Amino acid sequence: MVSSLRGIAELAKARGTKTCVVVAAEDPEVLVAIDEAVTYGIARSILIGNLLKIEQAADIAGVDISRHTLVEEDNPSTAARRGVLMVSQGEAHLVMKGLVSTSDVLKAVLSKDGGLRTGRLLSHLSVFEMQENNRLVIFSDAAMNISPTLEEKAEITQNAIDVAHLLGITNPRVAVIAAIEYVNSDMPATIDASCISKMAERGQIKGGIVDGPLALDNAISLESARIKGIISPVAGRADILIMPDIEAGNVFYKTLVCMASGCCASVVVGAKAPVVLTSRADSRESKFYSLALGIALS
Ligand code: COD
Repeated sequence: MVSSLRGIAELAKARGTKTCVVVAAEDPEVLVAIDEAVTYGIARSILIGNLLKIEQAADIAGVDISRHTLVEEDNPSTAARRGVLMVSQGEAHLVMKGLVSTSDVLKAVLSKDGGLRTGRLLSHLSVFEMQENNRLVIFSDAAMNISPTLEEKAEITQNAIDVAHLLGITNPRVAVIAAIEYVNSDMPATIDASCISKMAERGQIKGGIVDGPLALDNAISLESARIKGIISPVAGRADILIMPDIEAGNVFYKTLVCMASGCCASVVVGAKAPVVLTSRADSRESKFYSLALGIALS
C-alpha cells in the first residue's frame, strides 16, 4: 500500500516511463516539475506553447530545454486542444496544464471531437499525506464538478475508490462530508451523504466502506468521533473524503496548501488518460507529485 507522496513517485517509477504533453508550457514552475520527472526517469516530455516564452521560462527555472521535445503553438487554448488531441491519438500518455485556464483544458478534454471522454464522469481528486498517521487521504472534488447531483456524487465516490485501489488501499473507508453528522433536511448535503452511504450498502458503489454524513473532524480524527459518540466503521479513519461541492472542496484544498503548508498530488480521472491540473498556489513539490500521480495512473 502506498502511504506517502514519495511512494506515489516510486509507484510511477515502477509503472515505467510515460510521455507527458504539457500545454502552454511557458511556466517556470511547471517546467521544473516536468524536468524533475524526466530526471527521475518517469517521464518523457512534449512541451507545447510559445517557444520564445518557453525558452525564457526555462532560463528562469534553470531547466535545460534540450531534454524536451518542443511544439510551437502560441494560443494557450489551441495548445490545450492540440495536447489533448495528441493524447487521444496515442502520441502521449497524459496531459499537464501549464499557463492556460483550467476551464480551457477541461473543455478540450470534454470535447466530442478529439477529447478524452469515456462515458464516465470525470472528476478531480487530490491526495495528501497525514504525516502523523503515516498514510494518504484522498479528497474530491476540488476543481471540476461545480455542484454535483446525487448521481454525480456517486460517480465521484466510485472514481476516488478506484484510485485508492490503484494505490493499494484495497477496501478504502469513504466519508461523505457535510457540516454535521446527522441528516438535517435543511442541509441538502446531509441528505445526499446518507443516500450515497445507502447506495454503497446496496452495491451501487463498489469497493469501499462508505458512511455519511460525517463532519470533517469526525471523519479524520478518532478522538473527535469518540467525543461525539459516533459508531461507524469510517469515522476517524477515512481514507477518502467526498466533498459536498466545489466550494467546500476547493476551500479545503487551498486551506491545506496555503495555511497548513500541505503538499498534495492532484489529477482529473475518469477520462481516457489522466489530466494533471495544478494551480499557481501549488508548491513545486505538489506539481511534481501531481505529475507522478498522473503517471502512476496512466
Ligand atoms: N464528466 C463528464 N462529462 C462532463 C462533465 C464531467 N465532469 N462535465 C460536463 N460534461 C459534459 C456534459 O455532459 C456535456 O456533454 C459537455 O461536457 C458540456 O457540458 P457543460 O456545458 O456542462 O460543460 P462546460 O463546458 O460549460 O463546463 C465544463 C467545465 C468542466 C469546464 C465546468 O464544469 C467548469 O468550469 N468547472 C470548474 C472548473 C474550474 O474553474 N476549476 C477551477 C477551480 S481551481
